[in-house]
Amino acid sequence: MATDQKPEWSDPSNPDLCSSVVRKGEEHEVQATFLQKNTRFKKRNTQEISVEELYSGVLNRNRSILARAITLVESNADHHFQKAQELLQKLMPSTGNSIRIGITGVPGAGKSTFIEAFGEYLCSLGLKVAVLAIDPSSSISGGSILGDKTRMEQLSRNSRAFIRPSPSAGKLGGVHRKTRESIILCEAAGFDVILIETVGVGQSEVIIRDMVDFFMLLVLTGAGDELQGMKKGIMELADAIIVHKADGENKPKAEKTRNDYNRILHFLQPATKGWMTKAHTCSSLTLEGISGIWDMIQTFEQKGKDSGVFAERRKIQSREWLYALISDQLHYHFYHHQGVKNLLPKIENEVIAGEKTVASAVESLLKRFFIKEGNL
Ligand SMILES: Nc1nc2c(ncn2[C@@H]2O[C@H](COP(=O)(O)OP(=O)(O)OP(=O)(O)O)[C@@H](O)[C@H]2O)c(=O)[nH]1
Ligand SMILES: [Mg+2]
Repeated sequence: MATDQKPEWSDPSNPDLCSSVVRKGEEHEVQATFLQKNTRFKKRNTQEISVEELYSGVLNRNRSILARAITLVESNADHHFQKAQELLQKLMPSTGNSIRIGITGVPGAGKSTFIEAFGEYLCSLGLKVAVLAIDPSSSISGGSILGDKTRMEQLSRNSRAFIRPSPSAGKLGGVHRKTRESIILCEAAGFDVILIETVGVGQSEVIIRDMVDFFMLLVLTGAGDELQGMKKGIMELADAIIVHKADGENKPKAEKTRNDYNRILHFLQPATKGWMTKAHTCSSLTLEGISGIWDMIQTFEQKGKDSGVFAERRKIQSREWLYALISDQLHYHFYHHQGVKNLLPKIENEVIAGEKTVASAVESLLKRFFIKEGNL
């Protein structure tokens, strides 16, 4: 009988954190002979890779090592956390030189298709492009990981591009840290442009806005009154609104929608100081408008660098990252504290039954949290 094992990146001290298992294959003689004959099927390297190897591999833009480094920062295991931090610390001086672009929009807005067309265009200009996808819904829906991969097939074959499908945010947790650290790794690997795709479901836009230099919202054609219903908050996060799929019969409608957006944008607070957010049309099928979007982003970058707004935003983002990480870590340690885990169900029942006030329940839990686990 084959035994199931936890994957390489799971935490051996805390096996319940990871629900996946790696199923060991049945060891038939026939299969063994088949594998021996087929040299194409090499034994997978499951050996731990050293920080030094990861460091030089990332700097040399070795794509498979970059992928392993991202897997390391995505891991929840404590021993991987230390190793990832050591690697990031070493790579720090080689980071910060890319333009980070966030792309959001409702499911089906054409984000992946746009990234493929836009990414191909950037590669044709000689730029190196990394694509990261964040899918906050993947733990619920099973994710569009596979879809994204197949849709970006052409770009993934381009030697100037690197595509990383989304981690399962809900399962792995700490998506902020993992995405930011993945950006750092891609920058250290020398990618000039980092594109980050996220499905627009409300909160994810705010998270991404805090990680990128330029943020764009992909929308589809719609009547003016539909625009009124659109959340003002989301439009105020964007540095550009792209009315997508402006091709064929849809083109005149897209142009009208663009004008409608521009009228509304006129009254809104721009997302970036000194920059007027505007609506544009584009098609990822005909490629019309794609080069104009890159020209606009370059103007944005130049203006922001001249005025200092670009550097200022990155500083603010680093500070916000610090506080986000403090919250993440406190949250993690609190809920993983054995004493808290033991006490929480009882306290929860007492609160529900009205026997204990919420404030005193929290106080009891915090008192328990500050007792060292060894003393429990
Ligand atoms: N006509 C037209 N169709 C497009 C264009 N871009 C994408 N599509 C189509 O729109 C559909 C959705 O495209 P995707 O790129 O998968 O959309 P998405 O926003 O990444 O979707 P999710 O990842 O599921 O949120 C696909 O059937 C595409 O072929 C375009 O520029 N013009
Ligand atoms: Mg997509």
